[in-house]
Amino acid sequence: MARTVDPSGDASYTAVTVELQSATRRGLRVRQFLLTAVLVTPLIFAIATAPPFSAEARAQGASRMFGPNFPALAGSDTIGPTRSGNSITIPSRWACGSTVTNVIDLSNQDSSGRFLTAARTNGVHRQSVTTTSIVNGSPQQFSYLETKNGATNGTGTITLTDANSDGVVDGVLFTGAVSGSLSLAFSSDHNYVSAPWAEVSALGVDTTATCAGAVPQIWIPLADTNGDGVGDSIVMDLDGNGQADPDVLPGPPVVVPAVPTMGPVARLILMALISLAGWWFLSRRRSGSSGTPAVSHP
Ligand SMILES: [Ca+2]
Ligand SMILES: [Ca+2]
Repeated sequence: MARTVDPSGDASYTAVTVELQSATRRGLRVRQFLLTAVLVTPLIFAIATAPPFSAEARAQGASRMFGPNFPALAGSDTIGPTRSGNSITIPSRWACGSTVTNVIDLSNQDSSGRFLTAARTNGVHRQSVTTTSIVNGSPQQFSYLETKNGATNGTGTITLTDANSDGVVDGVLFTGAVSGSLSLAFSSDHNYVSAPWAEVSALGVDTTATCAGAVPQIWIPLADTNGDGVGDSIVMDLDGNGQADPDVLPGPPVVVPAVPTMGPVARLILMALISLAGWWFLSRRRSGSSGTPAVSHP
């Protein structure tokens, strides 16, 4: 502790001086404590909210991938597509007409082995959708084609749109034989995405007069690909092995990140920095109270 010697030997002067030093140290300790609290609070918050460090963000996103393990929801029914080779089967009680097939064939692999075309045959009609534009590893635009007895019956494009330019898809635009747009609808927990059923009907999709009655709104599960704990993208695991199918393009994000995206490594570095800062302030406090003067008196 700092000692101030009063040359006159006045005891009251010395007492006032010591009191002033004591008050100054108290003020400094309070400031250090507050600074430490401010720095440690986010650390505690980060620890409390961080995912397990042993898991990478992508591993976290392995959950809720669309397929037999995480099927779509349709009222009280579930629709879990399965895959065998290049054929996807979509078991649905609404695919019950004599000419309606629930098998979609994948074809037209790109140089990375990813299938670009999905097609199905319905009686004399052949319908196909082909990815024509890939942005950030996810499809952004498609062409569609329907033939009838081999002749073109309808064609056009489908574009995933980002109206507010935040990097997150918020709608689907159809041009050509089918013209119109869809917005996106989400379950309250953002674990499922759909489109408003009225908009689907307005596009010409018959959701009422199927052989199995009206089709309820269909909700597709969203995987959490950025590790923020919120579903954000449709990712296919059609063979149900717990891994994203590498030959099927993952969907683009359709949900704004809940927090600024930060990988596990960046999160660890941030927490280490905060911890070091907190430790530094605490050690400053300890050294200040163990005899090293934090301030000097004239
Ligand atoms: Ca957007
Ligand atoms: Ca997410």
